[in-house]
Amino acid sequence: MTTYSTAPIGGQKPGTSGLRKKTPVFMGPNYLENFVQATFDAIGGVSGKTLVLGGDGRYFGAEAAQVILKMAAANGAARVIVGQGAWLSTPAASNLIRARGADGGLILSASHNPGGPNEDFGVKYNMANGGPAPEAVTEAIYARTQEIAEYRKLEAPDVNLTAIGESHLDAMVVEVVDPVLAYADLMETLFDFKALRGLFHEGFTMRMDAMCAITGPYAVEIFENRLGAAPGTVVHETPLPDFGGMHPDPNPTWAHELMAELMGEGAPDFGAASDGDGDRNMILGPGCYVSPSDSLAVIAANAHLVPGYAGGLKGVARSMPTSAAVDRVAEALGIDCYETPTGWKFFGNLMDAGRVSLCGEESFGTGSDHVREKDGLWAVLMWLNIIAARGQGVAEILADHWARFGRNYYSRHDYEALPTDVATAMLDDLRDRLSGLLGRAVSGLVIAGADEFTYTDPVDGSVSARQGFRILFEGGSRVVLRLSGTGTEGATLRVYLERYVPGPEGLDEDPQAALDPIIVATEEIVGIRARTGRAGPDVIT
Ligand code: VG1
Ligand code: CO
Repeated sequence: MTTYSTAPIGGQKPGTSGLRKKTPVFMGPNYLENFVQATFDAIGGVSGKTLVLGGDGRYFGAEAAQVILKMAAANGAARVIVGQGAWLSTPAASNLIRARGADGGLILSASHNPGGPNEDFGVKYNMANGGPAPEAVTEAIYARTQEIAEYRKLEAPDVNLTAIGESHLDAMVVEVVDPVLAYADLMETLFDFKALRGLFHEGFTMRMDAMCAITGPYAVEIFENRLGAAPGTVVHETPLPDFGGMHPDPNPTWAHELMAELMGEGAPDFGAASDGDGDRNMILGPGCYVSPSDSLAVIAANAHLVPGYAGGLKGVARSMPTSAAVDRVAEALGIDCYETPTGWKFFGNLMDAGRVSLCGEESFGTGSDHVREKDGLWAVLMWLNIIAARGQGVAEILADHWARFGRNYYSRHDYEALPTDVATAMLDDLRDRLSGLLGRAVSGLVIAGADEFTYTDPVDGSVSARQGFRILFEGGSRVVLRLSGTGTEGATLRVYLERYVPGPEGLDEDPQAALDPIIVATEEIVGIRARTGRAGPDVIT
């Protein structure tokens, strides 16, 4: 028997990046099966198709991979390419889809969310271009979950995913591949590995914190084996189902061990961390933290020093809440800069159309058109290659950048797990008051604009409304507010703060101090603390 009857399960709506739920929810009867069958149905079936499958090694990933393989076989797929042990980082999965000409892929991850029996799990569908399914497809998947009546799944023993090679599930070929090889080879085509080997040979030191997540094997292969960084450069390098209890989000709060090392005595020359599925990155120098928005701008300004980008950038794109630091670089370079909603799925069309080569988000995401996902280790290699080419450290490069372009002071304040009704009512109320805000003076700042961001994709004309509130102040400062689309508990409010200082004075302030007037004005306008009863944000990045 291969056809099983089922009934719709509520709430299977993909968010910013796939469907994410508490692991026990995903392990519930028919939960995974319904979503996977709905995905297959929404893309016109998988008969005769080739898919890529893998994930970040979190709890339930290996079991979920077996279910998906049996469902793909029962749905007539021709071949599934699986990372050994069901492992693939998100950028490596994107690369495999493209390199192998696959029709699409499924990534098993809840990214930067913790993993384990009581933490988070997720499934995301990527298209033939290697990028996350666009909104039209995720909406079709959701619609299908609401009417599903049956799913197909082969009754068969589990496939051995530990050994590289081919086997069969009924007529379908299961091809188990080394999860690291093709990705590491791709990196060699983009970066000056000879110069990087020279850098490490001369004694350059680095600490890479893989946070017990999927980038460990990739980072060991690239930095230690291929580039000659000292053994032990990569720490927490073994992927664990619960990430060793770590919260695999590369920011100063959750990567605190790495922060302490880089901010302390005897710090290495360079520090980096990545998230659960390997698409995020944090960049540090000795005593120096690079904000993700600045990282994007520095990479854009220096990309021509890196072999893969020596011909220049076609254009750049950033998510709306990301700071405008990269806009200034684009202007100086005479290239286009696009502003998209939050989430990597909005960059795919721009890259496919050849309009941009570099994209980034304030949430520790940077990447280029070498794949269609953000790419943590790629960003680390970008920085290393720029350091090698310029012969300067992280702090010098950053200071030089601000001196040239001015500084966009930036910070994000997150209020996590708010009661959904409280958060929604607060933003609904803000929406009602938006037009009346114009021209008002709040804590000494005059409101020069207030709207809710709507994006029209310049390539296919699709429209995405309600993508975040923007309040602009005279002088170029702003605050952006939106609700997270990746959480699994209540609502998370994200408050994005930005203030531009042209320099040469005032480039070395503490960001929280530099942004304080905007923080005060935001409280007066929105009343976050008053309405939620919270004393302050849970996470500041
Ligand atoms: C967050 C970030 C967003 C990012 C998304 C997926 O979304 O803000 O910039 O693209 O996570 O990242 P949200 O809706 O929670 O703000 V990952 O590394 O979780 O795939
Ligand atoms: Co991620």
